[in-house]
Amino acid sequence: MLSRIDHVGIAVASLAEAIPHYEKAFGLKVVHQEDNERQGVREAMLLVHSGEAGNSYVQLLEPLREDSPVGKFLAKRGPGIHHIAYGVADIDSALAALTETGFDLVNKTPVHGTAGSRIAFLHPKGLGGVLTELVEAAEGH
Ligand code: CMX
Ligand code: CO
Repeated sequence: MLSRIDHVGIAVASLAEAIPHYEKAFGLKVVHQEDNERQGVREAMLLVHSGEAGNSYVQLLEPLREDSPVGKFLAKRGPGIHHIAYGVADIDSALAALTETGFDLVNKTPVHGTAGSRIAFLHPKGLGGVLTELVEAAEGH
């Protein structure tokens, strides 16, 4: 079902402060930035690897509002790893299979993700405390 690690999502207080750390430490480059109002985040994608199965990124996440998943996470736990995202070729069939196995889905149907991708979250309670995202990337991403 899973084709790659698509990204690791990291909660930060400020993208302007976090991005230079990743650029300096690892030579990573921001290849995409966007605000996702529904998710309540301003995000920056830094490309780590391009492979046959698709791309892998670090996703830096700054909250747009305090009352958003990343805003609440920062207030409770402070900055750090927020979620892991796996790439899938077909998110509809992945979600259908997970529903059949009785998985606790945050999104029963895909929602809009980074750069036109289709995404869905699985609740951390069902996965040992790890918030998990599935990503069906848009063409060329
Ligand atoms: N990782 C692990 N556990 C988490 C978590 C995270 N990122 N976020 C919240 N939790 C845990 C909390 O610690 C808490 O646990 P306890 O009950 O043991 O204290 C529990 O989940 C509930 O936490 P909460 O702060 O009350 O948060 P909510 O129940 O309102 O929401 C969740 C939790 C997972 C449903 C919500 O964060 C969500 O819908 N996440 C998916 C969307 C998202 O994260 N969007 C931002 C990223 C967008 C992107 O990647 O594109
Ligand atoms: Co993500």
